[in-house]
Amino acid sequence: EKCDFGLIGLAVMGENLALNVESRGYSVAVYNRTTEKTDAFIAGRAAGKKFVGCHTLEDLVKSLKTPRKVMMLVKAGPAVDAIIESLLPLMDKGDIIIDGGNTLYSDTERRTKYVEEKGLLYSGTGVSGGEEGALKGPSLMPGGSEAAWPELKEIFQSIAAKVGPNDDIPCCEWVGPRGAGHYVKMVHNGIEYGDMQMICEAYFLLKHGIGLTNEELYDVFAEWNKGELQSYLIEITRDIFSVKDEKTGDFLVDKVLDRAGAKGTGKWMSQLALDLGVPSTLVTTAVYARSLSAVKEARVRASKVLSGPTETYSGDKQEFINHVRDALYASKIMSYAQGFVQLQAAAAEHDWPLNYGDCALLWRGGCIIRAQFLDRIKEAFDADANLENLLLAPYFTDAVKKAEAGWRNVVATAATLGIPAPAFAGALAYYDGYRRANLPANLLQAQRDYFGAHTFQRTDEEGTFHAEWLKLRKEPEA
Ligand code: NBP
Repeated sequence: EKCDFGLIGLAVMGENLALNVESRGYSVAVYNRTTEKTDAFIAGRAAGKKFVGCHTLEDLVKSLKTPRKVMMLVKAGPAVDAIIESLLPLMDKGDIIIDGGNTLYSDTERRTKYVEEKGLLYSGTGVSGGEEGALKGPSLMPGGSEAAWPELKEIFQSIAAKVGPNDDIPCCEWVGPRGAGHYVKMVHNGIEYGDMQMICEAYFLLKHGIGLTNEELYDVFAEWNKGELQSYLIEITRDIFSVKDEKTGDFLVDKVLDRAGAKGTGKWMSQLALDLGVPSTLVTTAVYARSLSAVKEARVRASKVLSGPTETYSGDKQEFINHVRDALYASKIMSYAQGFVQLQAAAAEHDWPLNYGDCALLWRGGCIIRAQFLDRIKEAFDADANLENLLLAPYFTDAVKKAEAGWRNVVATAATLGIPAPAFAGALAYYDGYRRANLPANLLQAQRDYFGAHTFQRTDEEGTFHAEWLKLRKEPEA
């Protein structure tokens, strides 16, 4: 009896995803480069289940039903190319190779074309939700060869997280051709960066602005999790404020070093936004905030030299807490608006017919950014598939309007108190820029034309113009 599904790479993600697939009634053949891991898995977590352990890729391919479905969950990069090269001669026309890793979308664009040229099908599938998601129900963002989707749909939708009133809507839909699935996964990760940074700013303002204790922070986040901010990240943040260090009995969060790392998907999104010329300022701010956190020793030295205010907020505490909530919600809306604008620009550039409502739905469960708020985004794109910016959907226009006063107070207060809130402030700057019919770029174009004859366009006439600014200017006083 041949297996329904093949999996390569038995690290945390691969093992858990394989167990998930098997738990839905499928038989799974598994292979790992280091053979001992395969044997340990088969003897351990896979014991008594419908698994076949394979020591070679030949064995793996031979043990699968056709069309074969082989999913790689290995370290992104050259390992994926190497495995594809090994698989190609072993597989037949119509067989499917899937990459479930955090691959840069352009690699998936290239690999899809390459594998299709060889007569096989390829799917770059974003997998989100970490190890627990992989085991119990991830968010899956499949892209690649369209002909692969009907073959993958049943297994993928059965293992994916489920949402909706009856918990029956899978967080897995076909995303689009070639690298589209991995691009959507990358934007998801970038949005995750923004969400986390904004929550951290809220925490810092509440801690240093009005001196909330961890117990009080717990209550604030518990309260926020009942409203429009309800989400996995708010929930785990709440939990964190309750955890005591087993060694010292103090709050563990206060023992954690304030130096953050990154694996690179946020940076990719930011770099690609620059390439596309779209302002995804929040993911960029979040990446830079991590960079600044990373120079801990330099910050400790600077803290002894550089001046800044030391006072705390003198207004009403509860009112300030509400304002911080408003700032968080409004900034979050800006971040998602930017993410979808970037997706739209990428879709136009790469000719991917993306369904943005579905993208929001895929993130509704299973993954780190899962939140109720994504239902509103889905509704906005269902109502208008070509919505040019989320901010223009009536629900969000109105939500921002309600949050605006508090948000402005928080950004102003952060500046006055000297508490860094780059995402809140940057989000507000984006909002104020986007909502203005006029920006100071008229002066910018004048400067460019003055020093470099870069020409300019006029508000009152069609065409391209250049002025002799130097000749026309008022003579400066000597
Ligand atoms: P890793 O990213 O740590 O990769 C380890 C696996 O890759 C092992 O099975 C290893 O085999 C295999 N491998 C390597 Br490394 N080089 C190989 C090669 N040249 N040929 C064959 N196999 C090779 O595993 P992970 O953390 O489970 O993540 C898997 C993928 O899923 C990654 O792309 C990751 O970015 C992505 N992802 C991870 C998470 C998460 O929460 N960890 C979430 C979402 C997505 P070996 O045992 O022989 O060394």
